[in-house]
Amino acid sequence: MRQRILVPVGLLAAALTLSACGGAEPTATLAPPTATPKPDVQIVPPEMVLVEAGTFQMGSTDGPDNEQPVHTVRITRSFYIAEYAVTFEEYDRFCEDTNRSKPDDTGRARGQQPVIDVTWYDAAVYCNWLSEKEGLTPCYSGRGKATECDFSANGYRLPTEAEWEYAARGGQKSRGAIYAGSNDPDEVAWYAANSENQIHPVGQKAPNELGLYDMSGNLYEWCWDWYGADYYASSPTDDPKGPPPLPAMTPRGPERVRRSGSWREDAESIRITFRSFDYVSYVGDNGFRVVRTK
Ligand SMILES: [Ca+2]
Repeated sequence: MRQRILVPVGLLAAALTLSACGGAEPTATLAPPTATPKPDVQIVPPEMVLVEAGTFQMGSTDGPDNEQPVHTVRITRSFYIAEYAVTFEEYDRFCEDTNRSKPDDTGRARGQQPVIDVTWYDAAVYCNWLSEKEGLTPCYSGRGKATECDFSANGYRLPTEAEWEYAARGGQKSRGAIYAGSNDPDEVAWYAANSENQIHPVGQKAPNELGLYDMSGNLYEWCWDWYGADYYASSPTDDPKGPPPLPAMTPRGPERVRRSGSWREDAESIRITFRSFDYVSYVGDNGFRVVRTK
């Protein structure tokens, strides 16, 4: 299965040329040529913001049991997180560069729409590809359930569930809102009550305290962690990374965490603290945003 193979894509990428894009990308959005041009597709580095290390109270007493107990989490290393979820424009470039088939947009649109219908493995491979494109050290190795993440590497990766919630809360700039940036979901989120049953281009609602868009609603976002409904009861304080893979709750499990809720969900499910999961090869309302350890 292509989704399960995590291999360096640099050699494959180098075999492709810019013309593999079909010339559809405006040159103004492409990275400038390097001193030693490579014959491969150029990328536009994602816009990212710094999330300063710090401590917060993770979870909520106002939600389902899996959000409890509220517990202290310390993020010991500052990290960068993308302002926007990965878009179709970005993901299609990856597909063109690596000869992967592009995910179906089911007639919506591509461009600045957030990419969805990608598996957890797709997201991990994308992160490694983007790292290699920028000359960074890829974080992911191994394959399948044995996929490992080197959190000390300087490359792109998925956020941990704790990093995601900390960033959604606004990090050290948090004003303590229910949704990412506001107590009014309509200000910051596309969800069932206002989406007209459609996903929307990234960045159209107000950002949160850190300048992050769509952290509540629009699309679910894959996180690194295996899902554990009771994990908060045993979570370490420092940099929790989730439990080991647990017995599957679905025939296709085990499951990884996804966060944020989507355009289909009610206000309850787009709260910052709301937890959700899917089996790793699931394609659906799940996209992702990238982070990098500082
Ligand atoms: Ca989202």
